[in-house]
Amino acid sequence: MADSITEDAATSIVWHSARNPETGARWKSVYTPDVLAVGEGPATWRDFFTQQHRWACGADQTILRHFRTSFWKLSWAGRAHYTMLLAYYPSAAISWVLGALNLTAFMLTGVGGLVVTAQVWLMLYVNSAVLHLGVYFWNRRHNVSPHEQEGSSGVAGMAMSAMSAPVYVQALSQALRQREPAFVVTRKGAVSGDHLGVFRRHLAWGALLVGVLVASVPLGHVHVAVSAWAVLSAVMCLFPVALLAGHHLHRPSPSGGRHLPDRGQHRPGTARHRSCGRRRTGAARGPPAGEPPMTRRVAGPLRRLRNAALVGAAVTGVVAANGPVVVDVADRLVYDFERNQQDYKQQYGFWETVELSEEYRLSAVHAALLSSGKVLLIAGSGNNAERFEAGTFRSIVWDPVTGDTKEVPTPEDLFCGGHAYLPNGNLLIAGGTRRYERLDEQVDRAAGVLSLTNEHDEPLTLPVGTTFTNGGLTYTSTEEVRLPAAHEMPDGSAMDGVADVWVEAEGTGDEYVVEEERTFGAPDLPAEHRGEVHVRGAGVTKDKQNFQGLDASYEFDVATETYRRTGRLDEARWYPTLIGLDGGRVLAVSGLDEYGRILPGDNELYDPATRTWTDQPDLFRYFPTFPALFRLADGRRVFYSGSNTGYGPAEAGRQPGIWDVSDNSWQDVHGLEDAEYNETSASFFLAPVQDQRVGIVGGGLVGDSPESTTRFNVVDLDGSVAPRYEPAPDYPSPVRYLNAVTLPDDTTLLTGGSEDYRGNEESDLHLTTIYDPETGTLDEAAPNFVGRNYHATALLLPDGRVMTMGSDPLFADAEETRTGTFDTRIEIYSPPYLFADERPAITGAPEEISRGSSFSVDVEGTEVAEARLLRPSAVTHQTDTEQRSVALDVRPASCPEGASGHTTADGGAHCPDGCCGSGTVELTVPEEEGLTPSGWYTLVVLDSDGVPSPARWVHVA
Ligand SMILES: [Cu+2]
Repeated sequence: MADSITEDAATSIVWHSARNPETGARWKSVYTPDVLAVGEGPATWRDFFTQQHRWACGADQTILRHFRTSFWKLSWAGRAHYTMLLAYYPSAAISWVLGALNLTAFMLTGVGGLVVTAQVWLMLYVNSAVLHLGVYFWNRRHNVSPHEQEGSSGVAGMAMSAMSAPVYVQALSQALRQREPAFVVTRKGAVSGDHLGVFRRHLAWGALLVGVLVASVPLGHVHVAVSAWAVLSAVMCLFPVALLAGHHLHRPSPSGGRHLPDRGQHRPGTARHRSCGRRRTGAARGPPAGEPPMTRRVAGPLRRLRNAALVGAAVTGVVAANGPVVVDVADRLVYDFERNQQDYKQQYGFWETVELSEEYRLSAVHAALLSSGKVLLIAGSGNNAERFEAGTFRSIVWDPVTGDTKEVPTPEDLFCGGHAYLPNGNLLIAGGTRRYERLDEQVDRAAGVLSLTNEHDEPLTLPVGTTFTNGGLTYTSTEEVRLPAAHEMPDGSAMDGVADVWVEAEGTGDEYVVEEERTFGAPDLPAEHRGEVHVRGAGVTKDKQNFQGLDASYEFDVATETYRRTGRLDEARWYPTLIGLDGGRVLAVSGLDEYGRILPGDNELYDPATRTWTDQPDLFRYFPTFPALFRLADGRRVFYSGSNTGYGPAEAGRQPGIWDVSDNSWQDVHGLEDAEYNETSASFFLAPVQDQRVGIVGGGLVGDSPESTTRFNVVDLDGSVAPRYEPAPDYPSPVRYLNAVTLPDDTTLLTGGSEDYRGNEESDLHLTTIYDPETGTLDEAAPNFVGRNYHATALLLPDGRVMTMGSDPLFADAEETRTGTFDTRIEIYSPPYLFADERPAITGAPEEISRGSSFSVDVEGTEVAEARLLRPSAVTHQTDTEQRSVALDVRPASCPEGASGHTTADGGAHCPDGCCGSGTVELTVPEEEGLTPSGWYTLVVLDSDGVPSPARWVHVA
């Protein structure tokens, strides 16, 4: 007999793991249905819990002490049997504790564990429950329980076992701490009274569960399933207490005891014979007097019907729970097989997901294809306030061919700047984030901007913490500010020095709010400035505080892969658009200033020669943030499609039009459908750019509206005096944040986006289409796997593939309970032309070409029908002022001058007889600087089927 408080279990293990020393055979135990003695079960909760506690302790102890050594000596069947048997108590305890831990963690902090879909959860749960019940009922076949009522299912017993979880937890904890519980013989019959103390463990757990359940409401971590789980657990804890209370109320008994319901009591997972065995007394045989002789139950027709129904229900449940998941998996396997077939790829293309190694993953808000063939991904702080506070600003350079990745030291927070290419191939990046927004609930005190005027002839620097007063209330500056001296203008007039300063109220009260223009006192001023510095303010409020812009400006040097400082912007800008003009100058438009106010129309120019920015008061024009601007063929006009992302009132600057930057004149462009849905829409030049047509697709209402549109309109800006938007085929789904990438074959790939604001309600679109401007049709392509909503970008790679990245959902689930995370996966699309049987290839081309002149290109493979120069993308927030495809004149070298058969840029004949051919072809770049601004391009040639070659980098001087 082993030393244990559940001597039967411990003994039987020792015994089953031993062998008969004489024969070497294992000992066997034999089941006999004869009742040798009858035992009584506990009749009060107190006794029941005492018994459960002892059994649990015994099982835990047995595992810790005997099982490890005995396990290997057992037969295979013995191992399985005892593992299942002994695992019950500790596993019930562990799952109870883990469950409570999970609930508490989520309801207090919102932290979730592994997330599976409801369907998968249901499948796992049903399978586990059916297995559990299956084993249970299978074992019950051997049940000998003369006191169990005929037909009892044992459900009451199971419920009571479940209610004992807090007892099992205590037992496991004691066993682990090697506390020796006293051997308490379970008292039988109603001999010990129940009182509230019996339920102390239950009450403690119940209090915890109810507590976190209540706390989850103000904390905002309410989830239907989690709450239901918590309620169920609390009910399990409190039900026996309630039963007792109810009993006291209605049937007071002198002993305070209460008979438990018949529960077919036995240890779960084991057949009753163990209990019988335990109570076997001496050599008594046969049933005690008055007991019916024990025989195996013979199933009657009703019982058989019931069993059949139970089995049927279980099978139905398993099929119903597993079916959809199995079908889903099968569907995916079939689709995966299908999409890997050559003919599928040739028709729809092919997607593959690329995961950067962990150290390089970043929130790619900005993406640009460099003339080295590598991709620059800029996150800056990546829309993460913690990273901003920590000064963690990131960029990487990734090689899409070799996969090599390099971290680029990023000097300032370039998150939400704008970018444009310079003629030398360097990327100019200007603007960024000076401070993150503060939402209403984060604003506890009035704050805003004060305007300072200096009439003194000396400048003045006011340190952080300078105080200003208004109506006896104090405000403090949060930044150092340099106030220039008053000075004389060339015409002799006096000009005061002016500067702005951000202040915060000393107290949190509403009395600090100043909405109308007021004069503020400045008690900290040095004596010589007193009376000569004036402070006024009108907008010190407790409103939400926008992101604040930065005046950063850098050239990203492609050769050294480093940021090179340039002169600062004249205005701080957050969400500006940069667009290249003639001579490599770059115009910066719109943005939020250093105090988060949208710029009223201050635009400025970058001169690549001096590397400085200059304010352009003559080009004063207002746009919402990130306006989509397209430089037109004449070089002086810029088309504003109406697309924009981010900020600005709904009623200002939303009208599409043509802006002449030579004289700041403006011409409205009308006809746009769903014109109030322009925010986060996509717009792009239809290829080739010579057509001067721009398309606009999708978009949402201003702000965080869930509404978006299927609208697809195209405007032809060439020739007409009053160009108008005309309808193109509707997009298959309402969409915002759609990514538009123009392919070398003149089609435009439209991919990703979401229907709702930032992918809310799981509205990411797994939908990719290809628009053909020649036929005006939208064709479905292979769907993208990764959802791409806010802060997503896409660009064309030199080899003809399309790279997509970024996505910044507000929430991680449809119920909007968990905060979303930035998607760092890259997904790459190979368009159908990459699966063509044959592709042309450029074997020789000059690196330097110029506008209006011809150059020769050696081509291998098939005949050349067309050629394109593709300007590499520099894209963020659906805004890309660079992307354009320029058609080149093609003349096969073998084709005599003046012959009818050469392909022209304006879509002339496709390679008529005799005039196409591999070998050497002569290509001509259009003359207009507005069509082909200086800089680096990828050059491709296409065969008569429209299959493009891999690209060659060429520089247009
Ligand atoms: Cu943004």
